[in-house]
Amino acid sequence: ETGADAWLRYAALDAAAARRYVNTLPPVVVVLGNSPVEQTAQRELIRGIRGMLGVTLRVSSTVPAEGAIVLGLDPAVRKAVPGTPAGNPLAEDGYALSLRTAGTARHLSIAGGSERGVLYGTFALLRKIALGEAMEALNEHSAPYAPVRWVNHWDNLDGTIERGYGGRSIFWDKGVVREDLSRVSEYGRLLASLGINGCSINNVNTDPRILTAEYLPQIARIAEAFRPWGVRLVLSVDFGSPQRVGGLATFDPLDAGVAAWWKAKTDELYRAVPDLAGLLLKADSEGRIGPSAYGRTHADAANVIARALKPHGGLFFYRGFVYDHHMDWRNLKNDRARAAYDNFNRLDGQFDDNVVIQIKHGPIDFQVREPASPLFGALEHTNQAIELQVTQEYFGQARQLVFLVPMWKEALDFDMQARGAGTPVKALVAGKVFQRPTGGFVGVSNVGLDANWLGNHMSQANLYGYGRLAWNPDLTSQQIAAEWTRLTFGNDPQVVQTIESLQLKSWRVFEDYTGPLGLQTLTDIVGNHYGVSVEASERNGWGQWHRSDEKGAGMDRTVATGTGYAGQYRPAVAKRYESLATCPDELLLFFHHVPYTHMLHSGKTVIQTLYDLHYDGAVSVEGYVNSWKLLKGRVDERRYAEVLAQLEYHAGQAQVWRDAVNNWFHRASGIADAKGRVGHQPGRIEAEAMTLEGYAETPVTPWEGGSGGK
Ligand code: BDP
Repeated sequence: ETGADAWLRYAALDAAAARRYVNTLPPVVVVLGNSPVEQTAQRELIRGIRGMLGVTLRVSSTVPAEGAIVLGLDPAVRKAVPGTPAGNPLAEDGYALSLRTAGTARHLSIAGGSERGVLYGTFALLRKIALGEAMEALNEHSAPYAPVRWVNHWDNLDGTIERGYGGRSIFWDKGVVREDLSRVSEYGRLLASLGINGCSINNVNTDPRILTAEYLPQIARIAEAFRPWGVRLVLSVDFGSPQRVGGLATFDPLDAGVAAWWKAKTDELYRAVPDLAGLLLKADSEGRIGPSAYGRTHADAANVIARALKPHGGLFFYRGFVYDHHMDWRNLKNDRARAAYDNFNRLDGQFDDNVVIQIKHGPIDFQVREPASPLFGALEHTNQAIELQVTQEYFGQARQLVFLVPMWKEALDFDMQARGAGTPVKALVAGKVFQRPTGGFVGVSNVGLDANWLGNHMSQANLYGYGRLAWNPDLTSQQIAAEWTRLTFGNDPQVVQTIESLQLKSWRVFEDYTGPLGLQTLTDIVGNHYGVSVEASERNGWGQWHRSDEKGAGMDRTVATGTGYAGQYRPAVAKRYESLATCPDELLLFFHHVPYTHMLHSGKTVIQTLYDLHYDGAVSVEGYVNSWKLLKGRVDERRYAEVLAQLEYHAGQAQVWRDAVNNWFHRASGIADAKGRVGHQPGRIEAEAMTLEGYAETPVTPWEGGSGGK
């Protein structure tokens, strides 16, 4: 298997299970509406049933007396299926599945609160069958947790993808939209199966040409490929567009000509793509221009574009990822973590109702462990969405196995105490706490043309998990891992148990051998964000620091003696992080600077914990290889071999990280490892110890990047 079908393989069930479903399900399908999305639902149902049960549903235009699987909008289904009890209307995009028997007739209805709901209900039914769930007493209602369930792509018009690890763009090639968009429709299918309803197709570091007339018909083709799957198009825009492509003298958001330009441009976009979901902007960040060029606020900037979108029902997403990337790392008061809150909190109440502030889940940038961004708890009069990164930029870039759902769950479930206890981030972003008109979830997904989409079979679990959480953030990590594994690799209990357990522990293991205790990902943050580099994770202008030196480690972000970041949380949360006594070990060095001999709540010193976790982490990854090998013959050969190769590489990488980080902290602290391991680098063969033909020894920079500095 190539992995192209991801979790929608519809592999044949074993004969007994298939027979059970064939006996329960009506053999006829009727679709009541003729919208493209409902037609898609019918085709998908036929495809899934044929794949899993080996039977082809008969298509009928009317509901036969002996019963049928009936698909349609809620009111239409109630009318068509005899005896359907009246109930509350379904939520938009929600669905209801039910099986009803009357005499010899049997009706299975898939009713949607919208056309999308019909499609989502169909996928839900197929998922149940693939998972072997009982159908006899089927009666289920499901509604999405939030209206916004989008993905973003950081694809460049030349076909490369910023932070993409699964091949070239499925949308773009050599400056134009690809001729063949079949991969885009397949992707639309994957997204729809999760209930994702919006997708941006170009990098937030935007090429302004996207808004020129030449691109409109091309963009319209992508919208067309997505439309049958209920996925609406989103574009990233450049804030300088009125000047750069519009030829105006200014892009000042308060200039009447600029406002008129955005309005005319937006009208033109909607003529080409009438169901455009909205626009997205990264401004005043990492070299992107923004309102600061004219001394205007982010609200001025957001509202001018939002007002142009408003008559079309479009949303405007303004990224909260705004910070100064030219900070002096020697200034102990400089703190990038403060930036989102400092920039946006004071503007709360000034954004129009169709503006959404898109906030990364932590205050820095997708690091291995960050507290949830305090901005979620601060905005009361502004729509917000949480941005989660599906593409594994700081997480081994699809070469290492890291299942991100447990990390996202911690952020989503974190109680911001925004109105006393009981206001988790998920409820805040969905607009449930302060009764906002919209909000929700955005995943940076960055799939590519690789057969398996993400460059690694196991990484698909992150896309799946993101989508499932966006629909229902109350699902547990374990439920999601189990579902994904069974849909992707089948129901063999040993396979399920092994893969589920690898996935579930993988984030913590990754944290252990990279940057535990709140140190973050100790990588070259100006470069590729992949390999270990403790030096470069500190001495840079981009503000991702941890302040480790000879005396101790950690960044003092307290109000009392540090940058004051802890004070951006509501008092109850701020108090917990402010105090060494109550700050959790896993975030200690994110909030406090302590000596290496500081005793953790666990009863162990910081330095010994760093050493131990790095050894434990590397041992765990070696264990991945061993458990995977036991699946030989139980997983199809191609995927077995590809995952094995990746895990073996991963095990080596974990050792490289282990030794580099431990050597660095050993040299910095001058404190020996109580177990005497540091410096010995078990499992590795030094090139310096080999006979070198055609190679020479040389010192490397940073020194910890080479074992023994060479
Ligand atoms: C960082 C990425 C960079 C993105 C930026 C963003 O390294 O490529 O442009 O985030 O989110 O994590 O805008």
